[in-house]
Amino acid sequence: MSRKQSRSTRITPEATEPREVREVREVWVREDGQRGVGRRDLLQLGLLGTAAGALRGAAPAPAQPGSRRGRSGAAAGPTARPPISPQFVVPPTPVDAASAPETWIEPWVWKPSLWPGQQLQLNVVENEVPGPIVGFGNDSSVLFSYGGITPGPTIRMKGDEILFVKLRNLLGEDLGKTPVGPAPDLNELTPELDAAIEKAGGDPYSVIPADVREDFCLGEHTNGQHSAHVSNLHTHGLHVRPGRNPDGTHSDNVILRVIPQRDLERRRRRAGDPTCEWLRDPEQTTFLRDDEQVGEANYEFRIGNTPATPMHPPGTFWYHPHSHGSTHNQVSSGMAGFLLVEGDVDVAINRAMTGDPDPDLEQKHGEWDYRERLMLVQAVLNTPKDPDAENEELRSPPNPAINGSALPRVMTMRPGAVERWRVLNGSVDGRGYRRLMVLAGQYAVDEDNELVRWDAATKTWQRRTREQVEGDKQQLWQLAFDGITLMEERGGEMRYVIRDLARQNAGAPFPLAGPVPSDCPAKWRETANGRELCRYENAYRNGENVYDTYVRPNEVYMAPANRADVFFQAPRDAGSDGEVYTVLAHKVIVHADNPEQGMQKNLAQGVEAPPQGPVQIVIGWLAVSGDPCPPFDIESLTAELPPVPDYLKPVRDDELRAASGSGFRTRVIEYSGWGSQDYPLIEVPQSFVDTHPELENLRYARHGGGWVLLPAAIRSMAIDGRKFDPTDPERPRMELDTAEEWVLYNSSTMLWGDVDPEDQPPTRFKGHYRSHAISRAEGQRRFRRDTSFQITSRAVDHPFHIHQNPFWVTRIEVPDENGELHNVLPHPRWQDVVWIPRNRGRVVFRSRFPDYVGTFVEHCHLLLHEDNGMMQVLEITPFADQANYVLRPRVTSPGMSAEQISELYPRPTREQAYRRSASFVDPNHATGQVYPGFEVEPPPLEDDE
Ligand SMILES: [Cu+2]
Repeated sequence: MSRKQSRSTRITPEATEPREVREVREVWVREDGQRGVGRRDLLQLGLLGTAAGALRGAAPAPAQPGSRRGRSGAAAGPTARPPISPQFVVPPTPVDAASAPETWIEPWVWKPSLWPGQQLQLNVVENEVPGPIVGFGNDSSVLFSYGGITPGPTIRMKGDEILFVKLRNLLGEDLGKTPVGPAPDLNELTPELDAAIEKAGGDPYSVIPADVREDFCLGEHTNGQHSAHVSNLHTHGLHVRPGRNPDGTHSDNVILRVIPQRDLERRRRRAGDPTCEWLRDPEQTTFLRDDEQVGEANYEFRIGNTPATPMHPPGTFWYHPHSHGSTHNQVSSGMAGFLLVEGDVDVAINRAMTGDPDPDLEQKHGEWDYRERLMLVQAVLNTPKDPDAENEELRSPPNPAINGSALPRVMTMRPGAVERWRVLNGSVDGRGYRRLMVLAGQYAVDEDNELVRWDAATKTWQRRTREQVEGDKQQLWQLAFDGITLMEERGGEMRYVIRDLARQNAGAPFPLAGPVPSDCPAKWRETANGRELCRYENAYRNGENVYDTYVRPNEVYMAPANRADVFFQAPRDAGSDGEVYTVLAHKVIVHADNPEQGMQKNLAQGVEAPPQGPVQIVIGWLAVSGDPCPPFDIESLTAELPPVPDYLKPVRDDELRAASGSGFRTRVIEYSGWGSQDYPLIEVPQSFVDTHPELENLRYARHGGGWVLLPAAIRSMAIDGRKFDPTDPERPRMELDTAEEWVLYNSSTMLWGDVDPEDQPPTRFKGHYRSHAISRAEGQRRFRRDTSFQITSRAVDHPFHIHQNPFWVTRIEVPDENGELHNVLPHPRWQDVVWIPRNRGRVVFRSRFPDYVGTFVEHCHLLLHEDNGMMQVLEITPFADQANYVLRPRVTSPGMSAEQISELYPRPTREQAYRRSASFVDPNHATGQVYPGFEVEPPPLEDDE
């Protein structure tokens, strides 16, 4: 145990692991390229401290005595094939369509209209022994939740109601410690530093001179994961006042920190503590910062009744905590619930389907057994942490969860029955992208994360290929995205529409499923991994392939935090025995560069199977049987839908024109940065070392006769090069009651380099490589010639989310292998979360800023990124002279090419993206920093011709 930490020190669990476990983790993560392994998994695998080298070179985990895979009898070794017959962690039960009972569950419902003036009580608790739908099937869970249940209660309110909430924080004191200001990532130190720490008794901060403070006293909007017990409440997607209401109650106030009572007590007891320095500030007259409140807070969400929105638009929204530093930990451990605003769209649909404008939507009604179902889908791969819990880890759901249930449940439908599903992608980490679809047959996920289907004839589960899955897809109709009803121009005016997703890119080939491309090297064709890599490369070959990869019929592509409202009609041809269908949240392997890197490593090492990728989630099984309902044409509901209110009509060019008439209001926002593992090797210039000796071991460390830059503890993710500060003076400021066109760029970009140990510079340390900002095509060409030239830094698609106002998205542009941009958004639509494609991908949208002045935020909805500072404060100001939009002579139009848009909104070059991702400013006034403090340049790549 080289890094034994006291239980009260907040350091990532990785840092407290024995060295050999860290090595296993690193090897696993890097070589698999996809699937992180938690300490808990290692315990389950029986690897803790015993089998450090066992995973080396293996893509699927090798057999270990006592491990799940060991019991299943799979072969071990670096080139192990997946087992022929599927094995399951929990064997699924075949569903008999004719007799299966309904087992679907949903959270209880709170309607403000039934409790006039009453507060919904949301108590934040930590459970030792959760109840039946709490534990995600994990019988010893420790979870944060609202009142012991996850998801929290479903709120159904009308568009002009007030939602009263009392939030109580019943958690114990914050025991953690957090480095503020400059500090290195403790998992990414040089061997020399590791040795020094071990020699010093294992306390890293006795060697690293970081400013470490105790969480109970932070009182700061510090960037990084900290203060797991501080909470608050965010209404995601609501057009509602940010901050406080005029009477002092809270509205959508994410700057508020509701601290536990015990934190306040500790501040009183330890007022003289040097780590609690701010208490001694003469201007500090209480034990609380201005943004803090103790134990509880009263919220009043008053929607509608504004000039722009007399009635709030109806839709599927949600609520979750948003306290900077603990957002990931709390949301991913199950603190989330649906917040549904019901309005004219729902009345029209309910009346058409049931004859009743306001039926109980948890029951079946009318000729088509019409009902709604809510599906909160969550799979957590970054374990939530709580310094108060054993191992500092919350027992998060190890399995995917659907409405809190670890196992898929059964929904019963009659043939021809029609249902509306409100689906929330509650996965909030980097592997949380999903493709929502319904498949014929009963599908399950085996232990290798492969899809299998029940074959009634042989009574066995059979593997399904990607082609077979495409062929099993059932027709879906989409009503809304991110809560807002889809719309398009018809007969000269905007009309709400219900879209038949069977027509979405119908008949297009699927590059990831088709035949192996003809240029696939013969040697690669020999293994599943090699064939998969060829298909993956082919997906980015040109604009057509990119489009056909991302836009598929009968599915909805969902980033973390996106919602989709879809209709499903059970097929009317189910025989007397009935038929089973599966609602699936299919994994997405094109959301990050991890899969490609994993396949490259497997290929280089002769591993046959491709990496497993993000988990597949079976949402539920549909048992369809009984007397058929009458025929029904779902698209005919379009005629029933009400008119589109002005607030939701697309933003016109003339709304963007500045009052002076001198141009259009525009803005560019740039996301950038890498995870600490993906940080490239950057050699530190001697001049910086000479002038900043105080930063040794904080920013840079001695290694191999040179100096290397240490990846920062808070990762390098940033927006416009800056990390979050609620008072950031450079915040975007929009003028009240205007509109702007925004362009988002994602400068998180892949890097390539030589990973051959022989060829490394003397300063090379651990997994950090001298890395080059080159195109995917150039990198792939070099990899084909020499497999030690690989992706060394992986980028990810960041899901951009803005509070308070939705935006009208006109383009989502994905770069092909040469970096050329291609739009993959078939129809413009309103969203409140949009993924910005990595590698300098681009999004174009327009947004209005009516009704509310004040500050609010936009941020990455990979909540670890947000906690690490990938969040930006924004302001809507009533004063025209304070707005800081950029005037441009022109704005985008539907016919423009990607190149024309780049002329209007210059796109970062690869070199600029490298520099941006390698650096950030943390503008917090107390603990700010400029990282790294010198200009970084991508190293030149030697010409190999
Ligand atoms: Cu992100």
